[in-house]
Amino acid sequence: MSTNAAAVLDCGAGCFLSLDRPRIMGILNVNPDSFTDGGDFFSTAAALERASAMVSEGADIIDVGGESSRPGAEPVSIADELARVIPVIEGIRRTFPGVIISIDTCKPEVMRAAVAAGAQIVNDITALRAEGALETVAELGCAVCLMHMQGEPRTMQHAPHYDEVVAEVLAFLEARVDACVKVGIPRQRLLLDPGIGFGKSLEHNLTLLGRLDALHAPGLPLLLGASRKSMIGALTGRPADERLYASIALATLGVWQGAAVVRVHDVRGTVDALRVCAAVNKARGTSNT
Ligand code: YH5
Repeated sequence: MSTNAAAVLDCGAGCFLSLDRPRIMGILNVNPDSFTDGGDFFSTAAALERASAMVSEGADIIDVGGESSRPGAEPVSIADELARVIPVIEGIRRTFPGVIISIDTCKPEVMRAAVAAGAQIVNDITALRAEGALETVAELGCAVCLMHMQGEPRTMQHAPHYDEVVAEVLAFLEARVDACVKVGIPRQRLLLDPGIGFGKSLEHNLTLLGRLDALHAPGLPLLLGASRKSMIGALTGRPADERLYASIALATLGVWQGAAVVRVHDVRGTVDALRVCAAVNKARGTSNT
């Protein structure tokens, strides 16, 4: 576990997330596939119950997402996305004042409303490439996760191609960091993410997961999201709801290579894995024998 990442993430409004230990981002999908029809009372209550469980299990960040970014997914309107995510963010903020909330969106209007409702991190799988997104985050003063994706969700898995996947992902992320700095988003507010499964073959994902050290070059904290993803299905032959153990293995391998935040569905098991991982790493760093 290398430690060249920034020690804190500036989330704006005087909120700082210390990255002296690996942090867990729990995934909270609020879309019709997850909790009946998004936006009604039942789905909001069910989402809040799920958030509550993740917080009690040790999640540091709750990642609220109302647009499905799975391969092949159809786009969601601004109104539908707002109706799904805003009541959930308000509810989490009210119930758990100390938890960090991220909003998984690429739409500036949703970023704005989510931060007003209490979110502190924008988690954008398009790395603020939508019209007005860079300026919106600069103005909001929140943190942002910049993720690499080749292509767009609907078609990204058709024929992903790279000459040098690690170098190309790194170059993309560095360019997005430059774009952020240029509009006034300081580096202390940035997280970088290689985007496992986003326009990548199994081999591309494996190459990136084995070379996370290379992605430390910009000197910014890394976020890794591999939980339950198709690459695990390809490697284990298991359906999405049976990918817990392999997901924990990948979170551990990520943290061992210096990832600052892991984005996961299963918080409890990941907390335990990262606890032992951090203890061994600490012993390694302090041993004088
Ligand atoms: C990510 O990596 N991923 S949404 C397909 C699956 C399972 C899970 C069953 N948002 C990331 O979680 N944000 C998503 O197959 C993300 N990094 C960041 N920063 C996709 C997802 C998933 C897709």
